Amino acid sequence: MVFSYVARTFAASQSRQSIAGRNCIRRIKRTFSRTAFTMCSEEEKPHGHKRFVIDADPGVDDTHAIMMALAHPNVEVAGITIVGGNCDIDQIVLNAVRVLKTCNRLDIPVYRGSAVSLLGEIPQKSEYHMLDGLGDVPLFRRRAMRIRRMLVWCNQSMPCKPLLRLSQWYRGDLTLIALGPLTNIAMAIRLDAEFGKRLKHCYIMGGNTEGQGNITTSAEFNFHHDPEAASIVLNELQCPITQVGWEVTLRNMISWDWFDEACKADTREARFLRLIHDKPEAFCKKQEWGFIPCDQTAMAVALDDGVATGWHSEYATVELNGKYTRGQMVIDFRKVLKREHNCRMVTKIDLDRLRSCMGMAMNPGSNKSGKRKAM
Ligand SMILES: [Ca+2]
Repeated sequence: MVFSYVARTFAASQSRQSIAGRNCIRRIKRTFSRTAFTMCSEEEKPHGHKRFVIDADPGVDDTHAIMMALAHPNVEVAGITIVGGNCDIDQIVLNAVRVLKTCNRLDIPVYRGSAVSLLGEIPQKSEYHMLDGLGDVPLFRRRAMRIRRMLVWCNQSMPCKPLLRLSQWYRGDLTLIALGPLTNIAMAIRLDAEFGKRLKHCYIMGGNTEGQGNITTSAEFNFHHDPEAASIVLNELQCPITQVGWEVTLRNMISWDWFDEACKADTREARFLRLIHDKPEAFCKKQEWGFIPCDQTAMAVALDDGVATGWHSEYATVELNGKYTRGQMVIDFRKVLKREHNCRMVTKIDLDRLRSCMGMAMNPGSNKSGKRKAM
């Protein structure tokens, strides 16, 4: 099964773009051998092993969150699906490949997902992430060409197909981490209503629980970009959902001094994170904002069960029509709607554990020596 997937990817890439055949075969062998390792070692999984698929719109905070997962010793990232959000889709697909290249993890497949929301809305660019979504750090020309050539590896089939396929391969053992608008996930549910039943858990960064917005007065960016998708996911995913909303990340702002210190580690990952945060840091300091770890908090909650120290479980949905409140999360605290609770909303965070998870991204070698030996 794995080989046929690799072969299909190879055939598709060959038809889309010419690339030196020898390099292609070398890359296939590497991809196949690593994937085969993963498939063969099912029974030897270490205690606490977690398998993630990350749906994201990288974004500097998505980037940091992805690097946290890659650095964690007990986490295997089965794939990254990309959704339009912080930037246009082609740019953020390139960003994802750039992150994997930095971490030397090009064995992880990147899938191009939906460019626009379910209603066809184009994402608004974020000032924080800058024009290219990664702090406008220019790529050296040769590296840019190499990364663009690697994009042939990014599957361009129907946006939600990779999510469905991964959920079938890893039935019951796949955790979905949603760090962008929920378009790809809603499409997967519409195509296959059983999709969520095959997932172990879904962690979402998005929405708000106290009515504070960051893109409008009342809505958080990911939910506001595609409220219909957010509504479908909350109401129909049929797996345990943990939500990390805008307000809890605001309450757990981190100082830029901590981030600057963590980035002094002598690793390629730390230098990359430092570079892509130069402009966002200047932008935040101008507004007198601290470091707001949005996607990082959701990822940390998924990585370490001890990060979330407070939560409440209620029925939650999304406002689709309000003049001022479209995209705002609606929570039935008083059980007026008499619906089963569908969402665990995180309200408190252990800041030390959050910082510890975030710091892993800058020091990946110190956390995963066991895994590297195994591979
Ligand atoms: Ca994001």
